[in-house]
Amino acid sequence: MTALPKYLNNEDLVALNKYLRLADYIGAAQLYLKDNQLLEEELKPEHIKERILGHWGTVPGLNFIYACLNLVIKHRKQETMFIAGPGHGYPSLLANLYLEESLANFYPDYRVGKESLKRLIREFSWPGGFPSHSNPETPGAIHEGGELGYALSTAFGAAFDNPNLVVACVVGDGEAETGPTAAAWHSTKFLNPLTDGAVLPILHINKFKISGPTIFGTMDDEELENLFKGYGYKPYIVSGDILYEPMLSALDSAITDIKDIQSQAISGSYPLKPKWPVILLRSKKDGMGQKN
Ligand SMILES: Cc1ncc(C[n+]2csc(CCOP(=O)(O)OP(=O)(O)O)c2C)c(N)n1
Repeated sequence: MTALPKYLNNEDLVALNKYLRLADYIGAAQLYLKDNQLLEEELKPEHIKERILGHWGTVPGLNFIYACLNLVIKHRKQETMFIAGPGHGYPSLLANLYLEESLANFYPDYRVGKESLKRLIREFSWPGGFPSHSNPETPGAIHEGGELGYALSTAFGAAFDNPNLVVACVVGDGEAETGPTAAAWHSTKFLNPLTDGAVLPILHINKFKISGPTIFGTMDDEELENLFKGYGYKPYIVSGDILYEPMLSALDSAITDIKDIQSQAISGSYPLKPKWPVILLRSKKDGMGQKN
């Protein structure tokens, strides 16, 4: 089993697991429930929204990445921006922004509490509530959901001339099939480790784009490694039934790699072609193998 970063322990994993169960619940509830949002009574058909306008499949993966990343950057005190290519996974982003109260900083009505949680769930993708996709009214968003393909180039745009920033960018394996994303992998070639920040791409290989298979989902580890090495990256493949330790460890190593490249540049030994890390995360589309 992969070792946890030394600043984390089993209690952190238990807390992470609880947090994910809650975030996943809030994500699913936004999609499906217009009433009885906290399951205070027996669930009945009239509690279910007539029409789902949103995507469940990407939600557990986004929650998982968001929560793991938060743990690592908090301990490492790393200034970080999170960009989600799957902006159609907005129930996940809203769940996390709600739970950490970033949402309440801008929308005081959404301070964590029973009534605000019911409202968040009921009004998702509903007139007057938050829309179905990530959008400009989302706290901290510089990238909208909707048209797939531009998350990675937006992430590099944020990192250029911003030397202290790491931009963690989730790219769906479906999104990765778009022309704009295929080209954007190469942006590291213009990244200066002395004057720019860094982008940490996290390719989320859940094997499907809506219901269709993805190209990256058909590739084995060796093919993925060779492809991303060819692009100039140092790939970390995260896979298995329980992904907590491998993901936390990959995120920690990736931040270390970024810091190493940048300190080499500061000390004058500028690597001609630094190998920036990329995380290739294999997951199941409907869940992340949480422990009970
Ligand atoms: C350019 C573009 N084409 C098609 C769509 C429709 N669409 C919305 S989500 C989605 C699947 C995305 O799959 P992936 O990037 O793998 O993300 P996942 O939901 O699987 O995490 C598609 C095709 C879109 N939003 N943008």
